[in-house]
Amino acid sequence: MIDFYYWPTPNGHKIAIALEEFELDYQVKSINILKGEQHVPEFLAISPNNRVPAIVDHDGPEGKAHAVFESGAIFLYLAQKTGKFWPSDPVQQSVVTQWLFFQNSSIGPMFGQCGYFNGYAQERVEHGIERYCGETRRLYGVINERLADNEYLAGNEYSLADMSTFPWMTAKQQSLHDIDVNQFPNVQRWLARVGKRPAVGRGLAVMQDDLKVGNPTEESFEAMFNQK
Ligand SMILES: N[C@@H](CCC(=O)N[C@@H](CS)C(=O)NCC(=O)O)C(=O)O
Repeated sequence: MIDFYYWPTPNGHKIAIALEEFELDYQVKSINILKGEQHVPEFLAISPNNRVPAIVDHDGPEGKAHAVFESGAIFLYLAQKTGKFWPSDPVQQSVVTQWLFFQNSSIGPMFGQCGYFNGYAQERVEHGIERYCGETRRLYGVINERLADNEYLAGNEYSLADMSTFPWMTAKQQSLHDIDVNQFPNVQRWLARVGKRPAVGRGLAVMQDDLKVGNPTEESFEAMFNQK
């Protein structure tokens, strides 16, 4: 059994989708980041950077419990544990990890900051919006180019990279990031293809009703954006 420390945000959704795709048994442990639950010592012992998602695999290596934080590390752990979505060919493995790391190092941070300046910042900061939402549009362009000749990010097979990237590009995220997806037809086709997967639908539905988009309260703003 896997304990899945989660809140329904794009980073959380990635691992909800992965657990569904891998068909692993898991139980959701809600970490309400709007109420500051990511800062409690019990959770920090599992995820020292106070971020969801994280997992504890009670059937880890040598039968011992094993905790993993950082979504990219969770993807690799689950793929290596199950052998699913983990190509045996080293070249293909390398292509999957490149696009997975691209999500973690570019898409997540840039889209996240664009969302902050567009949707949450308490004052309008033009330079922040230009910088991060400009980067977001540029990254849409990179993905659109990649998908011109490839059905999926790592080639013609659905992979960890698609599971990781999809939740950042849903209609809700496009609107937060001010993206007109009609300008990125290859992305549109890919979104439709990935969105049809039953496991993706199930992953996005986990605790869907708790998803809060919009202006956080004073309390949640302190918990998430004013950390010292
Ligand atoms: N690099 C991390 C990012 C995780 C992350 O930023 N999680 C957000 C939710 S989408 C979070 O837990 N925020 C809580 C906070 O900022 O205190 C990953 O990929 O797992």
